[in-house]
Amino acid sequence: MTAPALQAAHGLAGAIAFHDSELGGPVAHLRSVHGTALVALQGAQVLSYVPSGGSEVLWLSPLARLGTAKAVRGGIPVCWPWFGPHPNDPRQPAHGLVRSSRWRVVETAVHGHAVRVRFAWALETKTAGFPAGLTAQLDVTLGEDLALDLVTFNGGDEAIALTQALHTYLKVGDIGGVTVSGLEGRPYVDQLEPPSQRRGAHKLQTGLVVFEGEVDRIYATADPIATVLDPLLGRRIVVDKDGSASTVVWNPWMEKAARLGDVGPDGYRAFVCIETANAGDDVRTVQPGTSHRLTAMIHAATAAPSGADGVNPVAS
Ligand code: TA6
Repeated sequence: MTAPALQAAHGLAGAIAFHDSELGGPVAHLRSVHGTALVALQGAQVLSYVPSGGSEVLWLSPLARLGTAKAVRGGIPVCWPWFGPHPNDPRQPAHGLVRSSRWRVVETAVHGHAVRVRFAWALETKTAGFPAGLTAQLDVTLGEDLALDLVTFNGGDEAIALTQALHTYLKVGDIGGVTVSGLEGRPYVDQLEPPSQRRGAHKLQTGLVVFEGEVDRIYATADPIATVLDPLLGRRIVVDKDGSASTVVWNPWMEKAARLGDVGPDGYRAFVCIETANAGDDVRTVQPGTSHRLTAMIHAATAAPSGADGVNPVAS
C-alpha cells in the first residue's frame, strides 16, 4: 500500500500519520505526549525515538536508505526467524528474512496517552527450513517507554527452532566513555573468537562493560535490565525485556565499521547495540499452533555526570 492509502486506512489524527520518507519509502510517524517515533514499513524497522523533553535515543546511519535490498543500518532492525548466520544454510542472508521485506500494517490504536502500530509478516512458502504459515507480528507502542512486542506464531505443521533479536542501535555521545551495567558476572559467548575456538558462553563479565575495541557478545541472562550510561550526553538508557534469556552487546569499532561500509565516517563512535534476543543457547522451540513473545522496552533518562551517581566505569 502506498503512503496515501496507508494514511487513509490507518491514519489517526494527531497520533499516527503515514507518509513517504526522504529515505525512500513509506513510514509511520507516531506522536503522543510521551514523544515521537518513526517506523519504516520496510522491516517494520523503528528508525527514530525521541521522548518528550529528551533527544534522539536511536542511532541511524547517515547513509541509511530505504528501498534497497540491504537492511537499513541503525534504528531497531528485526532479526527473525534466525539471529546471525543461518544455522545450516550459508546461502541464506544474515539475521533472517524480514529486515528488507515490506511488512503489512494490521491496525493502529490509541490507548490513553499511548500510541500503537501493529505490523505483520507471513511466510507464504517453506523457506530456509521454516514452514509456510509461520508469522511474525510486531507491536510498536509509544508510551512512557518505547515498547516492541514481537510475537511469533507457528501456523505451520512442524516445530521450529527460533532465534531472533530486536537489534537496537542506541545513540551515544562517544563509545569510548560509555559503560553498560546489568551484565556483571554473566557468562557470554565472545563472537570475536574464531568459530573453531568457541565453546559457548564460557567467559564471564567482570564489572561494567566498557568499549576499547570491537565488542560482540551474547550474554546469557534473563535479568531483564541492561543500562547504558552515557556521561557525554548525560543520560542513561535502560533496556528492559521479557521472553528473552540472552542480550547481545555489539560495537564494530573502527576496522569492522570500515568493512561494513554503511556506518559512515566515525559512525561507530556514536552507537552501541543492546539487542533483546533469543540467541546463542537461548533457542526457543515453537510448536505448531503455539507462539512466543519477545518484548523490549526502552527508556531514556537524564543521568548525573559519571561518578556523581556512584557509577565509576571499571574495566572488564
Ligand atoms: O548483533 C551483532 C551482529 O551479529 C554482529 O556480528 C554484526 O554482524 C551485526 O550483528 C550486524 O549485522 P548486519 O547483518 O546488520 O551487518
